[in-house]
This record gives sequence, C-alpha cells and structure tokens, in this order.
Amino acid sequence: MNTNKFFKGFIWFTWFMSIFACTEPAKKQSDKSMENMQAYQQVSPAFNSDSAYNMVQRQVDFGPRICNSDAHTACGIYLAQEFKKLADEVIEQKGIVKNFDGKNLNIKNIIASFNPAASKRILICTHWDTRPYADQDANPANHNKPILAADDAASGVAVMLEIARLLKSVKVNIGVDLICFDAEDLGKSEHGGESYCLGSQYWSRNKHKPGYKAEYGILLDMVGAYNAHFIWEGYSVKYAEPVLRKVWDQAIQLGYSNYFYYLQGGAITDDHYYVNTLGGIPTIDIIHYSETSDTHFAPHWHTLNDNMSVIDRNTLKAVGQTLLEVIYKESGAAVQ
Ligand code: 1BN
Ligand code: ZN
Repeated sequence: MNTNKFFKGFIWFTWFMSIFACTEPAKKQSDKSMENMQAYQQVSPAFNSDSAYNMVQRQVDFGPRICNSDAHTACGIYLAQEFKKLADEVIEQKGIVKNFDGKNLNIKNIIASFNPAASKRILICTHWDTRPYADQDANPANHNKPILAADDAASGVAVMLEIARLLKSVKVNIGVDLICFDAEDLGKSEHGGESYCLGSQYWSRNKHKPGYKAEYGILLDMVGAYNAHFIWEGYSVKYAEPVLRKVWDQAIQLGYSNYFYYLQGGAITDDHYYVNTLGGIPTIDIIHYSETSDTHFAPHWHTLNDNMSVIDRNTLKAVGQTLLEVIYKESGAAVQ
C-alpha cells in the first residue's frame, strides 16, 4: 500500500468527517433507512448467512492458505470444485509471480462465470490466499506466525460462493464473473504497494479471456466481521464513484445503514487498484474500516485474532444481500 497516501487520506478524512458530521448525522442516515425499509420490496433471492458462514469455516479448516503450501493447493482445488458445481464455466488461471524476496510463487486465480456469452457483465472479486505473518499482532512473538484469515480472505470467498449458489437457482440474463484472486496478502509496506495484490496484477495484465471487459467491478475485502463499517475508499471514489453510489444506495434501501456509510476514507492499494489501472474496469472496494484502531482497519487485521470468533453472519448477510440486489436489478428483475 502507498502508506503515505493512505494516512494523508485519513488526515483529510478526519477533517471531512467533522464537516460531514454537521450536515449528515448518523441518526438521519438510519431514519432514512427505516423509511426506505418500509417502502422497499426486495427483488433478489434471500442470501443465506448460515451457508456463507459455513463456507468461511470450510476454508479456515484448511489452515493458513499461503502460496506454495499444501493447504493452499488443497483449498484451491476445493474452491474450484465448489464453483464448478454452481457456475456455467470455471477457469483456473495458473501462473508464476515473483514475491518481494525474489521467490517464485505458484498462483491460481479462480474465475467462475455465469452466462459467459452475455455482453453486459458485472465482476465481483476478492482474494483467497492468506497472510503468512501476523505482523500487526499485539504480541511481537506472533509476528512471523501465519493467520487463519477468516475475515481477511475467507469471508469474501464465502459471500461469493453463496451468491453463486443463488445465481444457479434463480437465473439472471446478464453475465456475472466471480474472481478469487491469489497472492494478495504477502506484501510489506517497505517493499512498496506493488508487493501486495500479485494475483490481481497478473490477471489485469493477462485476462482469462482476451479483451475481457465488465461494466464495473466490486471487490470484497474483510466483509464478515462483527462491527464492520464500510466507507468510500479513495481509489473507489477516484475510479468508480457512480458504482459506490449505486451499491451504497442499494444497501441503505435494504436497511443496512449500520454497515454502509457515506464517508470518504483514504486510498488503499488493494486488488481493485490494479483492476482499475491495469485492467481498465471501474471497480470499488468494500473493505472494513475502523474509526477506533490505529491502523484504520479492524482490530483483528493481520493478527492471530483473525479467526472464526470475529465472523458475524449479519455482516455477511448485509454485504451479500446488497450485492445480490444490485445484480438482480441489473438483470432487470422487477417486484412481482
Ligand atoms: C487488505 C487486507 N489489504 C491487505 N489485507 C490491502 C492492503 C494493502 C492494506 C496494503 C494495507 C496495506
Ligand atoms: Zn490482509
């Protein structure tokens, strides 16, 4: 990540919030949401948060899914198999990328497509690999231990698997691509922002189909924990503001104003940065932000505490149902 930019962004963000707080109090946001909830009729099938929760657990059961490890290989096979049961087409894009320490990493991006021939397409993506070092853990003795990454990997994949399950049973007429990027989380700030997001950089330079385009993309990162707050991340604003507005407005209509806030945050060099800049697809990042922690991420971020104990079905539901509603509306679903 470009840490400087990130923190400069947050200084600006703090200023912005104080202004914003005067004009758009939280109470007003939730009042609006209550009104909307009464009037709003959902068009998408119900996202099952138990099934998403179980998919988080299944991934965590493999242990840390670190590139070049047996657990990573086994989990990659498992995820591809699961998506193959649900999607019209699954492509396992294998490649070799260089880590910041010079080692080659065997990576696999998994692309599950619905209606692969449709020209109007939406991309939903996340990363599935896990960080090899808990370098934000309160205990320095844990800094070289791998994390289970229930939130920072498994939650996004689980939401996408549940979306895939519903797309199989209630058809849409647009194309939907669900991409699990590999090798997102090996980076270190001292090695530059490019040391992160190796799988999405690879995919953005070598699309799974030549000339692949989607109308827009939505990246999920840490979308399963208690007390998750999602704000407008800086690169999402820069490259895809109309998409942010569409998704946030949809979340509020569904009654999820406790999760989605119309507040601008700093810029994070996450997978969406490369999908925007190298891949040419306007893409937002739904990423857990924290007002209270020093890192501005959730307190369990890159610590050994990122395990099943932080996972909240309600958060998975808020994100998953919002995405489903966006997808089914794009497909022209109408209230019956
Ligand atoms: C998000 C979760 N990221 C990694 N794990 C992206 C990121 C990159 C966050 C650099 C901070 C710095
Ligand atoms: Zn991470």
